[in-house]
Amino acid sequence: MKNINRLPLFIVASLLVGLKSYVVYRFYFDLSIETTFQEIILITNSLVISFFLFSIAIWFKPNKQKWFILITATVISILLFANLMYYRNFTDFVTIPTLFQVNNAGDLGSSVLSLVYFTDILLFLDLILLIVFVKKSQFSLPTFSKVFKRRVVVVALAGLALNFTLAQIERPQLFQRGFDREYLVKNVGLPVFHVYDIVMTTATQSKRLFADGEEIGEIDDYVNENVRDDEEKEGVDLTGVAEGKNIIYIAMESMQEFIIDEKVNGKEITPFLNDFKEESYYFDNFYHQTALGKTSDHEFILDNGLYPLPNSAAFFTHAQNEYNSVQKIIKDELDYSSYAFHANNGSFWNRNVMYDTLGYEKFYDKEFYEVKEEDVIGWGLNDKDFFTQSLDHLDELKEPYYAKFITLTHHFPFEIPEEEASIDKYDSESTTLNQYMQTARYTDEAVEQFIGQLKDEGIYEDSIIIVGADHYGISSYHNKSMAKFLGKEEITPYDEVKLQKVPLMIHVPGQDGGKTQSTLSGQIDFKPTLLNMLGVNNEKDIMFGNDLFADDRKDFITFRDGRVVGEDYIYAGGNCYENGSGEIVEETNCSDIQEQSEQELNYSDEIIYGDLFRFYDFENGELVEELDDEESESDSENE
Ligand code: GP9
Ligand code: MN
Repeated sequence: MKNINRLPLFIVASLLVGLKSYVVYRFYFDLSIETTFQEIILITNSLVISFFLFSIAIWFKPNKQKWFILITATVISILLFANLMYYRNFTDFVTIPTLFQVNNAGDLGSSVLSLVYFTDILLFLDLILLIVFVKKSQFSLPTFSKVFKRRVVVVALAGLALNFTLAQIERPQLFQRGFDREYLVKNVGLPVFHVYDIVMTTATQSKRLFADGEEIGEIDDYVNENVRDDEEKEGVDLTGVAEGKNIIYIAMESMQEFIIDEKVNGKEITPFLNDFKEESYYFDNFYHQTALGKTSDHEFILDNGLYPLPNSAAFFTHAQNEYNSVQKIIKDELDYSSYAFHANNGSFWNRNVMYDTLGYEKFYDKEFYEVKEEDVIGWGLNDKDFFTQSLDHLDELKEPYYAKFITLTHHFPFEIPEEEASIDKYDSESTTLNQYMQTARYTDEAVEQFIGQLKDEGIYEDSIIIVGADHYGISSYHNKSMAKFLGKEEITPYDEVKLQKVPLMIHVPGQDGGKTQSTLSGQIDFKPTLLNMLGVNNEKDIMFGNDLFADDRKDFITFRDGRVVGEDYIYAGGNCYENGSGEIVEETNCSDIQEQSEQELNYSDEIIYGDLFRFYDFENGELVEELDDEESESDSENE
């Protein structure tokens, strides 16, 4: 200890700032640290990021070293402090796009003093100590040898690699998916989070810069020729039935179609859904089309009629775009207000930002729910309490409304306390599949309860109720057990595609009996269907789906991973299958649907990457006259 002052100052700074960062993350922010592993990751990232940053000092001359160290420590302190202020107000972290949102900064400005606590002084303690050390020359500022420098670089990089590996284990694809800013911060720390944000924002913005709107003409032609349907309906015509009515959409987490009407040990898995489909329009050939952005991708597709992105969650990376969402259209055309209910962090999937962009009036996130520990199942508040508590807010909504409810209990890993489970687990090698049945049943009961509550409140009879689901819950990893459940020898790529079906049920007031529609369809068709039910004539819109009841529909459903389902053929796993028999056929049979699907995905990506809708006038189906970016941006801010 006697020679402690021989320690180079950059090491002292790394330790001080690293420890400070950990204390701030752990005790100042309200990050949920649930396991020892998460705790280890938090400590690791605090220390290694700090070491990495301060180790840069060794490349400076002794006198400059101290300035580098002091400036770095100051920047980190300010970064932490600014984020803390922001967090206390918005339960979120600062991002480049939010810095440019006048509203947010304004909100913060007025209340900034109330966000500062006396204990915040600790956030600057390390800096004060460092200044004292420098003044009194207490720690050494040597010129380092080449060997030492090399070692430091190796240690710093190894530290970063360790951190990223641990984070990757805790959250696979963390950087691609983003998930929640909280996940990023607790896994890789604030400095890396900010670098990540800057890189992502710059990448997004540069793609956007090169677009000038000219691309939209070709896309519009394509949509006109291949997508837009005529007015003819196939049997059922629901045009305008929803006009003036409230619309309630329930998104069931991870609910797949394959369990509908199935049993475990003689008991129905989803008795309510099995009955509800008998009094609704039930789509039993309806596919989810989500990618990396999972639940948020499903929301993205439903609201916009665009495809999700191939390498990121559009909710995260393209939340500043201009969209022609259902929510905006029905606000403008019919004065509908839209709301979202979901008892998770508001920032998960960046919903707190994206919902604004899409035109939701209000987001009832976790903050609006009382989440007692005993009411938590899996990811958060159980679905039954979620619905009951949501009900309390329904009379706050401005009618007519579109209200979306997203459930959570039936989420991977599908764990539920035994006393809450009404049916047995399935019996197979896959614990996941076995448990899946029980949580599916739980959500089924929760939805039943909610529909009952809506009936009691007199809302049901006069509303359009849509019950759907976001995406698969059982991955191909469980194929062997899945084959057992389905009574098949094996699950082929053909079967796997078919397993991507999710239930969709639409109930219309006064509906006389149900009707099963086996139209080949997918989430991309949701927007046009809903708009048609509302009687909105949006023939100039650019989207890639068709009304589910239209006569003349596109004949394929495309997935982000190259798979395509056509009426006659299915392309999957590098083979072309005959739809129906599942036999492998000549690959050329799939060429048409493959080509068209690739074309569509490209167009959809082009729209999103280029933020092309800012150039398009949906009223007249023309490019907006003046392509003055700044002007149109300030217009939208003033709205
Ligand atoms: C999180 C919930 C689940 O809010 O929607 O997300 P997922 O992991 O399914 O995308
Ligand atoms: Mn989901």
